Amino acid sequence: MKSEIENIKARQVFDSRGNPTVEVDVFSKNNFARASIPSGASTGKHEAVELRDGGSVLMGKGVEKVIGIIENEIKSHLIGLNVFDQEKIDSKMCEIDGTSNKSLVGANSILPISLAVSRLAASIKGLDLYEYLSSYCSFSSFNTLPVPLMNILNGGSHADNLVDIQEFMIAPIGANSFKESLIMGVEVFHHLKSVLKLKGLSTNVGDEGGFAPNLKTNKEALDLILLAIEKAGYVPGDDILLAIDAASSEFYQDGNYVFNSGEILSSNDMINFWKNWTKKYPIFSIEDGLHEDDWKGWSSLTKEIGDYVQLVGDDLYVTNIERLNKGIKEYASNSILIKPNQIGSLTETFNTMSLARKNNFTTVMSHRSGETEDTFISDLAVAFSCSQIKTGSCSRSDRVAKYNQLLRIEEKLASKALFSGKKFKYSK
Ligand code: 2PG
Ligand code: MG
Repeated sequence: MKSEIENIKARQVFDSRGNPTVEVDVFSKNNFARASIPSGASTGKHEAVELRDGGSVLMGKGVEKVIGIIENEIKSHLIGLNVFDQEKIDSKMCEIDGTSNKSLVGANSILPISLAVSRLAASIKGLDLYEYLSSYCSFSSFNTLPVPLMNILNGGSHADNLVDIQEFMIAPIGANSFKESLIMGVEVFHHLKSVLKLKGLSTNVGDEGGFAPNLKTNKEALDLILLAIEKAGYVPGDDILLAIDAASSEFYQDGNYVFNSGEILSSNDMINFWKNWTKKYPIFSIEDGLHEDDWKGWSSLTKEIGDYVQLVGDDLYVTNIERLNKGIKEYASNSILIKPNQIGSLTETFNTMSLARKNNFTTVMSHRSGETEDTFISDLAVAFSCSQIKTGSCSRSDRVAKYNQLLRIEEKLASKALFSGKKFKYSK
């Protein structure tokens, strides 16, 4: 099948934090498709470069330069290419950039085009996006819905509180379907609100739609969530598990992990910290429990608890196949977080997911803390049978839109849909 790119139009739009981001429309003869991209706050230092305008307008965060790059430096090279040739289009854009981290044209100029092209291809073929994307996945059929990791309590750089740990997530694994698991998560979210209110704590939400109360300790967050799970009528550790994203590079200083309480932990202390938490609480998954370059620490942590805890590399791998390769060789973790904007093109994201799966790593699809209404990652998660997706809490449309899209996909798959929740369990 052939259908040529006839035009590309880029514009500056705004994300969920009010920061500028890039939206692109790609046109073929009778069709067009649109994509917009997210942006992180706790960005890993090895991520592909996101170009910003600098200067005083929009606090320097404008993306008008990127719009200019797309219009003047990229577009003419892509006109006439076949929208079904995703790999060729993506490598052409990487070639135009020519750097190892997309610092010349910016990952934020390449990714929105890459995403919009695949969406256009799907619509020309008359396929749902997840169905079309699954043709790039060699290892699975596209009928598995991911377990939602719902970030119901926000801290770190996503909230204005003193909680060091960035994300406290619930994973409703006891459900029989995605729909059921989302309902369970939403119920716990509402019960958590009541629990917080009763204790006189704030029920304002952070960047990802989870509550962001000012707590005295990190542990308090876990206790409040366990209480909310019980109040909702579920059994922690059985129906619902806990998952953490520590985003620990954010509180790493000169070789140590420095907590808001003043406590200073070495890499070894931090490993013991996680060992303790996973013994005491039904935590089945820890993301970025250690700093993005603490490879030695990651390997020790995986050796110690990797048999029974999912250890997810986010800033560690930045969806980059070379860093993942190193992680596989060094047995640095057993899971990878997948964020297309960390690497900057769809083809590279496919390749990283494929390598992860080949090596029995679990793949966790992820949003960014600054999101748009685009639900691309929901389709991508199903197409590549990611066992989990984290896309925030169950408030704020930029978060819920992704969960809602998964509801639609599950409905469409009907009796073919599989839900993998029961595969996960808590053991210590
Ligand atoms: C993370 C993400 C998303 P950010 O650390 O996993 O939750 O946050 O987009 O700010 O990097
Ligand atoms: Mg993270």
